[in-house]
Amino acid sequence: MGNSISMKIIKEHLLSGDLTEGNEVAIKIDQTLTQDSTGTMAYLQLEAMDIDQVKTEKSLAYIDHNILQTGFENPDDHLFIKTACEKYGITFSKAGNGICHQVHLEQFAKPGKTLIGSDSHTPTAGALSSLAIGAGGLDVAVAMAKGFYFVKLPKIFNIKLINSLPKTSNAKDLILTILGKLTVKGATGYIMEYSGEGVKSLSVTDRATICNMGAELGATTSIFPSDENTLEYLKSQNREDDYMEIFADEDASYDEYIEIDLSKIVPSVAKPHFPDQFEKVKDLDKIKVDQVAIGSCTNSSFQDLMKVASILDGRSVHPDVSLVISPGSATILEKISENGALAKMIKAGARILEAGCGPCIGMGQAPKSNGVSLRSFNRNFKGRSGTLDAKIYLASPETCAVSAILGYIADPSELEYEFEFENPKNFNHPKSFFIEPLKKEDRPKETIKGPNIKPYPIARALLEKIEQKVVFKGKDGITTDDICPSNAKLLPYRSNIPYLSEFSFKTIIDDFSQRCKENDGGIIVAGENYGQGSSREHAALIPLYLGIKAVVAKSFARIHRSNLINSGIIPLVFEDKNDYEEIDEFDQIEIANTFDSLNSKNFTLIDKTKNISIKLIGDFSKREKEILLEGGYLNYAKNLNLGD
Ligand code: MIC
Ligand code: SF4
Repeated sequence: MGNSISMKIIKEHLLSGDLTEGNEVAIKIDQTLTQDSTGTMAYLQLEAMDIDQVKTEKSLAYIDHNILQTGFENPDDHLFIKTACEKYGITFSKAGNGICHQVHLEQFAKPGKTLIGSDSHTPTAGALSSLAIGAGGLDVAVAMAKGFYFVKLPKIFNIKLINSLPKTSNAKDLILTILGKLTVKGATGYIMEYSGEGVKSLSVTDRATICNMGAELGATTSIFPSDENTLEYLKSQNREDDYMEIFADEDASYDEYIEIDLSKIVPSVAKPHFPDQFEKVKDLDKIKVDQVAIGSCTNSSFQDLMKVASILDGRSVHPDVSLVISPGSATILEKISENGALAKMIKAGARILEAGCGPCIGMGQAPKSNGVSLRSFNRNFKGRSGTLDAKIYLASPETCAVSAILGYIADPSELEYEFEFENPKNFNHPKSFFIEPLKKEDRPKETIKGPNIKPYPIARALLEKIEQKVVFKGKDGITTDDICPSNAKLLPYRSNIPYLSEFSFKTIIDDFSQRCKENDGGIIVAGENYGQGSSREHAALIPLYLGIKAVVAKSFARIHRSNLINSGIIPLVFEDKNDYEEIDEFDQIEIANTFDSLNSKNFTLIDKTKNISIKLIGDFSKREKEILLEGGYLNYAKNLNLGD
């Protein structure tokens, strides 16, 4: 049997572990990225690892999320990250340079390399055949300090593409269709590997849209083969030398397989409040929109924005609609300003934001009460826009632009337009947004920390017996945006866990932190896919700070499960999912003999209020067990060395 692309890269980078599916392996990490809302924690943890300089080929710190500076907090965080970069030999990407994933795709991602990033959309680089994985900040800190990352060997899901997309469809419509079929947890434990002659019809930035939203499927990552489009893209980025041919062997083995006919993909949306709520635009009632937002790491490429400009050209945004456009990178902003596309957008009445995440993470542009916002973004979780009762629909940039003109969610075919533009032969990136590492002898010894930067909570070792109340019982699909809400008011506090903890679960209940304080911590019970969405380890650090000892759920999202373990909070699943119904909020719970149970995988939960016992499973790797027993990954990783 031959190898898939993913297995080829994993084999090249394997440091320890057997290549059997489900087994935990350590892989060498070539590149890392952080962004500013997860970066402060990652660099505080890197400092605690006591190293001189990073061990990777290339590590970057992007400033892209917290670029609205409403107080001293964000600029202070940025200065801390900048000084950490200077201290450890990391490239710093200043605010205004663009969204980490777009800039990384343009300037750094390379076929055949491994990348981990403290952002769940790091797999965007799979469009350039990198094995790119999103992880918690601590995992990224360890990768910077030690050069390795542990991952459960995923299964490989092959998606074979045939034919090509119709003119009015975008790669976004394809990934929304896949999400509709597989759901937000359908690819948990898988790498999505694309193949087939249809791949050739997709540009690298189309592929990036698809890999980006693989995160919404729960996938470990997504990856495309490298081919002539890859080479052409790298040439246009002045990086021809980074090209390497990489494709799956003809007889590669896969664990799952589907074939998709691109010619059948039609303009689609994800309805509120999850990215898998698929519907064809033509099957929607005429839904009036109040706001349209175009951009984010999913759909803010040069190509996407040129399509938007072609649609807006000579037209006006509907009087009841606010259209905001945020370009993915300074390079793209510069190119569309040079070629006149930006002027077309402005003339049509679009509001232009700087290159960054912006409204995608509620950093400005919160919709009106009960408003409808149509976005070319990747997540539409409740409250994420900054307005709790807003309804967010996700769609392609074409659907967004046409709808901004017509005032309701409309199929792009409702307006006539032609795409007449050429990709620049050379994107000639502005270099002034980067600060490259200093020579070793010139590096500062200290970082600078503003008053809002508080120490992160220290993980505790697992208790032999956990006796706590259920302080919160959540339904299926609890997101990290629920556990640690993010919006323009809260993002400035990403380095202040005590402050953030006051807002935990505010999208669902008002008094979570109060409940924890009154009960000296507690246990969380939840349904399927607990912790889906963002990689923010704050969603584990806040519960740690509030004294949460265990989370019992029907299933967990991959990154969040690791973040819980890294923070010393044990994640357990119901053996029989029906038992979820048996437990109520404020029941008194006991989970005894945890040390023995770690080995047998079988845990017993006694609900003392109901006088019943429930079987739980805790399936941990040897490393994860040691982390839980030692009280967190930081202690464990400090003294661990693999490879050279
Ligand atoms: C997101 O899209 O949810 C974020 C904001 O980029 C997060 C990171 C964060 O919470 O800071 C992610 O995707 O990991
Ligand atoms: Fe930024 Fe949104 Fe992408 Fe997250 S999903 S990295 S907030 S643009």
